[in-house]
Amino acid sequence: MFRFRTITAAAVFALSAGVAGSALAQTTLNFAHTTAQGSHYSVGVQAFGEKLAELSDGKFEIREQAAGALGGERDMIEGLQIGSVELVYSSTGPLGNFAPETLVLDLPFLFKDYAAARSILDGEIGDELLEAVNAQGLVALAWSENGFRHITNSSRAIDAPEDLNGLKIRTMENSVHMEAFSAAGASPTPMAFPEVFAALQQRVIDGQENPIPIITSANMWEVQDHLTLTGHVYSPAIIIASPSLWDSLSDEEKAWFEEAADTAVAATRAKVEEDEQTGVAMLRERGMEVIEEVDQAAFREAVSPAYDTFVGQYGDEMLTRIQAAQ
Ligand code: EAX
Repeated sequence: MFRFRTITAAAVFALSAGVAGSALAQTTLNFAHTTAQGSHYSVGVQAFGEKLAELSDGKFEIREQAAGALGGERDMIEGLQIGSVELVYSSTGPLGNFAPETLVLDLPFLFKDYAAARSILDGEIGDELLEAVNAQGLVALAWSENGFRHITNSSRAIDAPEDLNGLKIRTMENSVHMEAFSAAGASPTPMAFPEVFAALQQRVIDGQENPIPIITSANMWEVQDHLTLTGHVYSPAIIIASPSLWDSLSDEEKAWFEEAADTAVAATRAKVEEDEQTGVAMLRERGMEVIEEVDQAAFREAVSPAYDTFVGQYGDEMLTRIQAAQ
C-alpha cells in the first residue's frame, strides 16, 4: 500500500510538472450516429467538434463514431441514459419510444416544406418538444434535420399507393410510420438502420424509405432499383447529450456545447440542401429509376388513417398547433 502510494504520488508529480495545461487536460467525447462518414450528420458532428474545440480552447475533443459503430439509434439513446456514450445524432425513429410527445413530428405530410419544418422546430414548439425529451433522463440540445423521406425498392416502380400493396418496406422503429405504411397497404418491417443495407441485399425486405442524404450516403443504389420521390414525411434529427456528461459541465461549458450544437445544425442543413440538389441526378447516373412526378394527394389519402390512430392515442392539440403554424 505504502509502495503504491509512493508511485502514485511520483507519477502525479511527474505529470503535473511535465504537461500541465497541455493535452492532458483534454476530454475526448464519443459522438455517435448511424450514417456514413461524410453524410449530413457527419458534417454536423465535425462542425460541432471544431466549434467546441475553438470555444473550449482545445479542452474538449470529439471522436466521431459513424455508421452505427455504437449500435442503432435506440441502442445509442439508451447508451446516453446509462452514460456509455456522450453525444448522439439521431433521427426521431425510436425517439417516440422514449418521449411519446415527439411522435407528432413523425406524422406523414405534416410539414409543408423545409422552411416550415425548420422554423417550427427552431421555435417555441420545438423547444417544448426538446423539453419532453429532457424529461426522459436525456439532454436534448437541438433539433437538426434528416430530410423529406422517399421510397425505394427493388421489386417494381411505385407510381401510386396501390403499388405498395404487399411490399415489405423497412420502416424505422416508429409506431406512427408503421401505421402509415400499413394503412397504405404495405407490410412494414421495423428495423434498426445499421441492419438495413444487408437486409435489402439479402432481399429480406423489398424496400425502405429515407431522405436523399441517406439514400446517397448509404449507397442504396447498389441494392435498390426504384426510387419514388413521395416526400411522405419530414424526418427531423436531434442532437442529444448524456446526463452524466451534462452534470459534469460548468454553466460556461454548457453554453459552449449549446453553441456547438447550433453550428452542427447549420452545417447539417446546408449539407441536406446540397444533397437535395445533386442527389437525384447522382442516383440516376448510378442506375436507379426515379419517379419524380408523384400524386402526393393520393399518398396523403392512403396514409390518412395514421392520423386517426394518432389522435385517438395522443390527442390533437400539438398536431393542430403545428398545422396552424405553417
Ligand atoms: O437517422 O433509421 C433511419 O432510417 C434514419 O433515417 C437513419 O438512421 C438516419
